[in-house]
Amino acid sequence: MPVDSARLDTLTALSRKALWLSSWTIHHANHIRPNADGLKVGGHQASSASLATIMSALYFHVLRPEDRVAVKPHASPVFHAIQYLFGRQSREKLENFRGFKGAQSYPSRTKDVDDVDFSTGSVGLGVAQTLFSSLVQDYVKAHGWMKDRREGRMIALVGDAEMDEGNIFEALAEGWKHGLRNTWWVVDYNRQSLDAVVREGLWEKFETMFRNFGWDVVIVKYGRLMREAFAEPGGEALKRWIDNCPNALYAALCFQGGAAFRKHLHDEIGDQGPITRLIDRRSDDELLALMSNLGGHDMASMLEAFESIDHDRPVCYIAYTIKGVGLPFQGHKDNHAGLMTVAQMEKYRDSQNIRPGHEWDKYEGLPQSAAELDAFLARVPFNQDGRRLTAPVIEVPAQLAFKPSPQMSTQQGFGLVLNEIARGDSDLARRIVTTSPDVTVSTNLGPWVNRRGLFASAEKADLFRSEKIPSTYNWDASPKGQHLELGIAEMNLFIMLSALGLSHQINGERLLPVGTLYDPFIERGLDALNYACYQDARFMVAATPSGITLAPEGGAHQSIATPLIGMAQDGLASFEPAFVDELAVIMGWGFQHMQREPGEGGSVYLRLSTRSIEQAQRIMTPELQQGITDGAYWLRKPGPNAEVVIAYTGAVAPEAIEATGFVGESRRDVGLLAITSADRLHAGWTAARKLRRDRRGVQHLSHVEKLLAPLPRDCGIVTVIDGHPSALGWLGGVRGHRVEALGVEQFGQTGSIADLYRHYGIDANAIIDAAESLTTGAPVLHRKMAV
Ligand SMILES: Cc1ncc(C[n+]2csc(CCOP(=O)(O)OP(=O)(O)O)c2C)c(N)n1
Ligand SMILES: [Mg+2]
Repeated sequence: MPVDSARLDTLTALSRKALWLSSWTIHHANHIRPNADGLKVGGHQASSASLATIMSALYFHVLRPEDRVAVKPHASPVFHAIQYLFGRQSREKLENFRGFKGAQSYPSRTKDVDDVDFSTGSVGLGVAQTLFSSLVQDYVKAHGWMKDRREGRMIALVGDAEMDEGNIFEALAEGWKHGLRNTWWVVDYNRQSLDAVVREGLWEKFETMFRNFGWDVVIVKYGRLMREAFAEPGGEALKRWIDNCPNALYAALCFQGGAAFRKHLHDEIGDQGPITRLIDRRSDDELLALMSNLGGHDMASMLEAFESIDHDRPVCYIAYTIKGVGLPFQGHKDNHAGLMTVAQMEKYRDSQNIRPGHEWDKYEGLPQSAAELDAFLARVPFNQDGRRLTAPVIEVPAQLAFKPSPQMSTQQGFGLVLNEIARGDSDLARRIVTTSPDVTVSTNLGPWVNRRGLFASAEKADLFRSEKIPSTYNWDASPKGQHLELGIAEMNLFIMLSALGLSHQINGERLLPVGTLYDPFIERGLDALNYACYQDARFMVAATPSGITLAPEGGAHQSIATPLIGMAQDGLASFEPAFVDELAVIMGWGFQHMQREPGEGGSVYLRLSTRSIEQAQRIMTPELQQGITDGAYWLRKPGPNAEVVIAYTGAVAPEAIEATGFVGESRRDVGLLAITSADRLHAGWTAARKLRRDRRGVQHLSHVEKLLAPLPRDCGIVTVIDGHPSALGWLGGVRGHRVEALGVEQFGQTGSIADLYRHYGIDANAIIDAAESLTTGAPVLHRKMAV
């Protein structure tokens, strides 16, 4: 739809207003309501200015309600300003920008009240999130769940230096493999990063790269003023000069102003008649306006660029901009955290015809009437209700089944539970979607994929199958498949899980994503995992093998820190079961937890093992089930005079059980505590203490406090985990018991499990030694002495 000049004027006026409001928000936080610590609030005025026109073009005109946007973190102030104009952000929150419960420094889905589609902050992640979100939309559509909803475009506003983040390139390759559509990345090509001016000619590299991956590339370099000047006599010489001007010099001249541009142009071009006249016809201010009229600051050029796209292939826009455009520090290489002085701000306010005291008035100083602007904003397609969708809860059976064997590993059990779900035709089976970065087979997702198939937008038979070559796995792909196979990049796994795990809000269709990877590589994708949790995406991640228990697999793959990551990661409930019946309970609980309301539910991390151990033969009672999901239960209840108890997590269960037997022969009332989730146990303890502090008189005890309450004061606790010992060492703090915390603090040796457990001190003998050190009495008979 061509834009008439009145509409163009209104859009331009609104973009000026958005820039003003973003600047005023930051100024207010620094000069009018300075923070109590006396620290400058910063606020990225320059970054915001860079995108003010582009974002106004998008939000006030181009976007449709079904579109979703990841806004470059440092454009948060201008984003909030646009939302304020829409009536979706309050003045109070803007006045409290970056303050407690105020508008957030970086747009946040969970912490901001305005219409944030994707949180951003850690650069690069929001960009990739749009790509995966588009693949998820394709998945939802292929499964017949789009109903009459229109496909949205997934749009990222990208800083040019943000493009340095490797995860963007990883995502780009993955998108290509999956036939990416409906994705726009708009690069704010201001040629400045935080520290410096970026390298020359980067745009050419971007252009080639994006085209290589099948993207359309639209370069928006010149604004309308420039294009008109290029048509004047001498215009071509001007264009040549602009094209050849190094980034740093262009930025410096933008900072210095019209007179500096004039001097440089004269010095470099000399007296050449038409070009000299073209320059001299303009005042300094007009010359600066011309030279800073890059495409990204010109409403008409941006609208034209956006509206020129008539296909659903991915598009990369490279929009030339000036960091801090229109503000006194425009183009200055140090402007990333630049703030305006009070005098500069007054001057800027006067230039916008804003009266003192009317800085927050939405339409102050604009040529259009308030009624006109109200009507305009009310009709903006994007500014409609119902952009954040919801989806009903998928029923999860009270008990997830699996085919038992006397000896099993938790990794095997994970495959068995999913296989059992896959055999049926429940809603749960239909809504689970699995994904893995090239470790589908080795993490035991194979049986699930065999039954539910690989996802692809077009049917593709597994060649080995069609050629009748025997293979354990059926890799037929179709639009009905339920497994998304990814390349090895773990960042992609977590961003994919993040996108899948927001489907209920983005697509109004709930998915229950399950991802798998090797436990140590959680650290490879950790920022993306953190990002996914911060957005409140809901997923289950099974990490296996783990710890040093993966033994002969290789020392390099051993993980030590992941139990602590599991405990410390907000929004992630972490479990490390020892037995498969526990795992089945946890997975059932997990699928429910993933669907609970914001603030109540979250994602789930299962730290699993390839170690096959003898399974507990028992009836799963509701009480046991509760203990497992709360984080612990007594595998052997301690007697009233317990001298020592052993508390273990995960794959070291056989060592703990064995040691308990030996210790029990010469120490009284020994107990064995099975800890399925140090995370839930600790969180419950913290919550109970807080409740008691907040509401004096409340007697609420947490699960771990109740478990440890019967232990005599001088009873010792030996904790053991194949991971960092501090994951369980805190148990002593609960009721003041002495603790010997066993675990792993170094890694890297290969060997058998027995070799490594002995070497790192988590075998039965080490447990027995620790128990002895906490007690008095005759030496305990050791296993090594017994054999
Ligand atoms: C992962 C990560 N590393 C570092 C930062 C700190 N940081 C914030 S902005 C920035 C540079 C941004 O430059 P660019 O993307 O070009 O944005 P501009 O401000 O120029 O628009 C850096 C390094 C961050 N936010 N995230
Ligand atoms: Mg930049």
